[in-house]
Amino acid sequence: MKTITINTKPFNDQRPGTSGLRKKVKVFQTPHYLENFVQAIFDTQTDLRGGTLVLGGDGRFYNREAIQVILRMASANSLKRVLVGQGGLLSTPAASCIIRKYQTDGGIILSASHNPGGPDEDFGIKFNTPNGGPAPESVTEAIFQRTTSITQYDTVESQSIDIDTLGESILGNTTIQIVDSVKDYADLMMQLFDFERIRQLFDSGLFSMRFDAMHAITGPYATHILEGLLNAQPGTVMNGKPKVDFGGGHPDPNLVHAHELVALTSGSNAVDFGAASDGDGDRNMVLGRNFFVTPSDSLAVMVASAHLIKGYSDGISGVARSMPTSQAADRVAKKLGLACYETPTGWKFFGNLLDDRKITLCGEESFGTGSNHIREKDGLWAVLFWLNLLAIKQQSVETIVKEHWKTFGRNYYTRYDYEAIDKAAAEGLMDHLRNRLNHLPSQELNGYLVEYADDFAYTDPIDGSRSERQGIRIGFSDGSRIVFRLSGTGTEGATLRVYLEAYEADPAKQMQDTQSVMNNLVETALVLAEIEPRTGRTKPTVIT
Ligand code: VG1
Ligand code: CO
Repeated sequence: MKTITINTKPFNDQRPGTSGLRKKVKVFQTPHYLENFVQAIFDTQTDLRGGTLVLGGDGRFYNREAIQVILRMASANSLKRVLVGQGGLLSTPAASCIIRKYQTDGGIILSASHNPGGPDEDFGIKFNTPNGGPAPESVTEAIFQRTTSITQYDTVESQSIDIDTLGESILGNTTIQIVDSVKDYADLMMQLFDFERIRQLFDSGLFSMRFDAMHAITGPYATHILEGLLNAQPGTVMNGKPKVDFGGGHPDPNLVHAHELVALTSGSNAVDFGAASDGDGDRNMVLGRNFFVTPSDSLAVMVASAHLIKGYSDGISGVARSMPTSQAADRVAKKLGLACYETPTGWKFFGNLLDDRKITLCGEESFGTGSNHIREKDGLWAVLFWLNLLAIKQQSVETIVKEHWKTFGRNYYTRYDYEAIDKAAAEGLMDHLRNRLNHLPSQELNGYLVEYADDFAYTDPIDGSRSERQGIRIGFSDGSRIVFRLSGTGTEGATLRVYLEAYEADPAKQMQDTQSVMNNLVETALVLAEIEPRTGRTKPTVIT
C-alpha cells in the first residue's frame, strides 16, 4: 500500500487544554485540521512507529469519520497494530484500561467529554501515554510545538475500514484489531468489587437504583455490568443508547443537566440510589434518596471506607485532590495518617503520583473520582464503589454521608460557572485579582479574615516539573476558601469558575442548606472579583 504525503500548513490554535484539544466540530472538519494534530502526535511520540495504539471515542458526531482518518494515518506512519473499540467506541476509562492491560504504546481518545455533541457542537482529541493516563504537559507541549511547524502528513488510500466487526484486518503493514469495548473494563471491575455482595443487594428486592447514561458512552458498560452481571432490574439504566448528539442534551452529570435522574431520586417514590456519567464516561454523580453527594464528599467517604472494599482492602497509600476540590479528603487523610496531595486541575497531574504509588485514590470537585486501577477518572467505577459500600453498610447514602460529617466535619461546597463570557474580560478579571494578591493577607473582607492569597503553582514531586498560574486561592481564618480559575475545556469565549467552600465541625450545624450557608461567602467572591461590572453577568450559568 502506497503512502501518500499531503502538504499542509500549521494552524495556530492546537494547544491542548485541561484535557486534550477541544474545538467545534466545524473546526475539526476544516481540511487538514485533525490530520495535522494526529501527525504531530505520531511525529513526537516516536515509540508508536512499529508500536501499538489504542483508539476509540465517546461516539459523538464525527467520531466514526475521525477514526477512519486516524487509521489511515496510523498505517502510513508504520504503526504495527491499532486496537479499536467496536464501532469506534471506548469510554475514557475503558481506553485507559486497555492501554495498560495490553501494554500498548499509548492511545488516542476522541471526546469532548461533558460538552454537547452534534454538527454544531464540540469534538475533541487527546493522547494518552503508555501508563494509560492523559499526556503530561511536557508531552502535550511537544505535540503543540510540532503543530506550529508542520508542513506535511502521511496517509494511505483505502476504502472505509470496517470498525464494527470484532476481529483483525490488515491495512498496509498495520493490523487493525476491533476489540469488545466493554469486556476488559468489566473484567477489571470484577477484580475490584464484590459483585456477589452487590448482586445480593439487587436480588433482595429492597433496593432500587437508576443510572443515567445521558445517551453517552457509558450506556453499554452500565447495561452490561449493572443489569447483566449484577442483576439490577431491566430499565435501571436510562438513556442507555449512545447517540451522536447525546439526544440533544448536555452530557454533564450534575443537578442541572441530569434533572431527569434527579427527579427520580426525589419525593416519596424516590429510588434509593441514583447515578449518572458524562459524555466519555469518566465523570460520575452520586445521589441518594433526596440527597446529593458532592464529588468532594464522595472522595472523602471513599478514602474513609476504602479498607472495606475488596480491591483496596490492603490499605491505601495516600490521596490526592485537585486544588479547587474541597478539603474534605484532607481531613480524612489527616485522621488516618495518610499522605495528601493538592494538584492542579486535570487528571494528568495524578499520573506520576499514582505510578509512583504515592497515592491510591484521587478526585476532583468536577464529578471525577478514581484510583490506581487505571490512569483516568472513572465514572462507573465510582458508582460500583458506592454500590459495594451500600451493600456492606446496609445504610442509606444519606446516613453514610451524615455519619461521615459527624466524624470529620462537613465542608459545605458550591461552584459557580460563568460560561461563554468575553475572553478579554475574563482575563482582565483574573489579572485584577492577581494584582491584588499581595495586599489581601490579613485584610478583612465582608467579615472574613484573609489568611493567605496566592496563584496556585505546583511542582510535581516525582519529575520536578512546574505548573504555574493554576488558579487563585484565597483562604480565610475560619477554614473557608474561595478559588477563581478559567476553564481549559471550553470552546467558546472563556468560562470563569468560582469555587467556594466553608468548613463546619459542629454536627448541630451540619444539616443546613448549602446555598444559604454559602451566601455571604458568595457575595464576598462576587464583589472581590468584580464579576458583574467586568462580565456583565448578574447570575452564573450553572451552580453546582
Ligand atoms: C474541567 C474540570 C476538570 C476536569 C476537566 C476534564 O476542566 O474542571 O476538573 O479534569 O474538565 O474533565 P476545566 O479546565 O474546564 O475546569 V472531562 O470529564 O471534561 O475530560
Ligand atoms: Co469526561
